[in-house]
Amino acid sequence: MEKDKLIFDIIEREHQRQKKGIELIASENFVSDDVMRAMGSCLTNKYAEGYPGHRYYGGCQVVDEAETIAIERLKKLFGAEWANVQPHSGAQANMAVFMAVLKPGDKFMGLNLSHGGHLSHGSPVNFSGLVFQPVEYNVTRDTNLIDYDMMEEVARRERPKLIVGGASAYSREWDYARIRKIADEIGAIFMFDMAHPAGLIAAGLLDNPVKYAHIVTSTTHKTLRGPRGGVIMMGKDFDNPWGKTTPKGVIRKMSSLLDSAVFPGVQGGPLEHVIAAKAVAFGEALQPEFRTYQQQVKTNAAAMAQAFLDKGYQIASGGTDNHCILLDLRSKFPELTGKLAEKALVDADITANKYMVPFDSRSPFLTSGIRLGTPAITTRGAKEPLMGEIVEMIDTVLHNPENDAVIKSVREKVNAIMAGYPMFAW
Ligand code: DSN
Repeated sequence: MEKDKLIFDIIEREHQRQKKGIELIASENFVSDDVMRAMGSCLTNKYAEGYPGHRYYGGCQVVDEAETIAIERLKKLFGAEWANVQPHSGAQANMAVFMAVLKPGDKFMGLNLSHGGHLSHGSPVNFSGLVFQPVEYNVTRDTNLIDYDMMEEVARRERPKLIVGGASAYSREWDYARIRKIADEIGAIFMFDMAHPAGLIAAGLLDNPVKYAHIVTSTTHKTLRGPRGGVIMMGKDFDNPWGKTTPKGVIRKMSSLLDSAVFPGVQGGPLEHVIAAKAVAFGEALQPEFRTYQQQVKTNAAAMAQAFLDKGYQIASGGTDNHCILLDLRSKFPELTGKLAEKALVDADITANKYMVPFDSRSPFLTSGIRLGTPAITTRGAKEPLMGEIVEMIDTVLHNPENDAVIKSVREKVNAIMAGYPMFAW
């Protein structure tokens, strides 16, 4: 029996919240029992500053094995030549890359945060915008697709040393070859942050940026379904993805810069319990069932997007190629903010988050959009028919965001449905 009743009661309440509700936050997922067990293991007790075989502490011979397995499984999963599994988060993986390839004040280019980009790709309140000099590219107003012409034009004019691809709310495939061509033309490094679609990429359902980018970063807890954390990888050909063989020395030099940037650059002791859990998750992702799961994530997102379109909703970019849908509320509910929509949905035990849509006139605290994703609900076992039911319930809530009786009846329906979709063994 746990001694700290206060905290363990909170954990149990959160467990119940997760079990009862429909989880649609695009960046969340439910890990397997084995991943959970590895995270809650005695490996949390071990200090292991350094890397396998080269640590600053004794007694690391056992955790060295787990970290080496995590690295090898990750490389196999994405066809990478080199990997670092120590970043505590995606933002810290990105910070380490910035540290390795830029000097303070250097210019880099990333996707505009309000067009689906990420804080660590140049926001003025983040290290990336505080220490370095960001320039940005957008999505286009008419298609909401990445504006590669703008990217090229800004790259030629501003000559950033680093081009960052990747997003937190972008539902379409990326043109990696075009970004690499732009980077090669101006002699920039191309880094791609695949945190959101990493699981779909691992399953071969989307193109793999490791083939094109100099450096790829990711989180491990979104579509990839591992513990909360980050990773960095490099592909086989650092110089040129179209055939020129990179001398091994070039990869070795950059990998040693990246290793040093993670530790001691931005982190101290690695979280060896989380690294073991990453190894477990990568092992799961190498199994054939993982591809079936990811295919269902994608199929569910497409079914959900179509059901919204059939009801006259507007979706940024008109649909989805991945796990993510960005609902633009402006045409159907001009007065409804993302903030109120999020609150009403949460009250109905449907969890999603408010999000800025491209060219939004509202602030990030209000927004005109709602971001939805299917990784977590698919882990619970949901298939296409449930997507239609979920869209019906969301539509009911969005038409009645302040009607407590309607919200209560949707919540009861949500709870009854989710009782049929088990989550953890414990
Ligand atoms: N905060 C994450 C997301 O929700 O997409 C990105 O780091």
